[in-house]
Amino acid sequence: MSENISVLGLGLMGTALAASLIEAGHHVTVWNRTPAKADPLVAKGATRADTLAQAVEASPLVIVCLLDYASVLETLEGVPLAGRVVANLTTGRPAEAREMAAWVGERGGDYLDGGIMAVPQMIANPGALILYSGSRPAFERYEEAFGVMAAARYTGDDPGMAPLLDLAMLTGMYGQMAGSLEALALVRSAKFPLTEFTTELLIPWINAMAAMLPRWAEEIEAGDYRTEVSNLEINRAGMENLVRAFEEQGVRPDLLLPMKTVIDRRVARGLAHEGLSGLVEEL
Ligand code: FVH
Repeated sequence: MSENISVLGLGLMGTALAASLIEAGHHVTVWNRTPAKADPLVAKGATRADTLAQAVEASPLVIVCLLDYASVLETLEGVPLAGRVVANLTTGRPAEAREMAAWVGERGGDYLDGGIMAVPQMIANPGALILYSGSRPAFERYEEAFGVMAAARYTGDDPGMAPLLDLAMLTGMYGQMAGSLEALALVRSAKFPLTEFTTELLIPWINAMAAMLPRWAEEIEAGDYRTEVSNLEINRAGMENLVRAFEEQGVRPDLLLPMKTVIDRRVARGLAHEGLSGLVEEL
């Protein structure tokens, strides 16, 4: 079904989102603070809105993808939103999303927040995911159109849920990057070929370790941290060994040390028999 959709914000991501919707045959109206960025999309079939009010009036679904929530508020201030679904795909914090939902609601609009788990080049391609939260009726009404941009997953009626999960996934990513960078620094210090290390050793190892996450999730939900795998005393000693090895190789273990601190704290509480999943209680 062809929909009327307005896209506000034509940076790298907004342009990719709008292009995917045009490509899928939707009637797309575009607006950007710097108007020239609309030109390539107009050439592809989008309608240019000369003013923000025109852009919002043109479509019942308004997708917003700007720098941050302050720029979204600044942009939408004073624009009539009654009867509109505002899908704000700008990256922000859960509290900001809840405030924005209330703000849009006070103006008669329906609100969805979104967390984009993709870079612009991935939009409309396999692997791209957008998390949504907020108004379920709004999500169900436009689920098909959302699915054009990326796999669309509704995560609940708390508008803060999509940004929270977005930030949680980024947290997992940064943790993995931190460990991998430390590993690469250590391996480089021994002049072992880094491509061989990553493709043949590290990636299979990380994938194997990631498989235990659902088990951790069960333990954390049950609050039961007994383990038959490796307890915190084993990990405490392992970390100490790791840090010494780094020092002997002349490499700083800066990205590992925060984890060592939390393990040491938990062990000092007399919980050395527990598994690693119990560290969430320290956080
Ligand atoms: N690019 C990415 O890989 C990430 C992937 C995950 C999600 N993010 C988030 O998407 C939002 C937009 O990111 P972007 O990549 O499109 O960013 P830019 O290319 O820098 O475009 C920024 C747009 O925001 C407009 N803008 C900035 N300040 C204001 C303002 N005060 N009033 C109105 N519009 C404003 C800017 O307009 P202009 O500079 O072209 O006039 C662009 O349209 C972001 O939340 C990412 O975290 C992308």
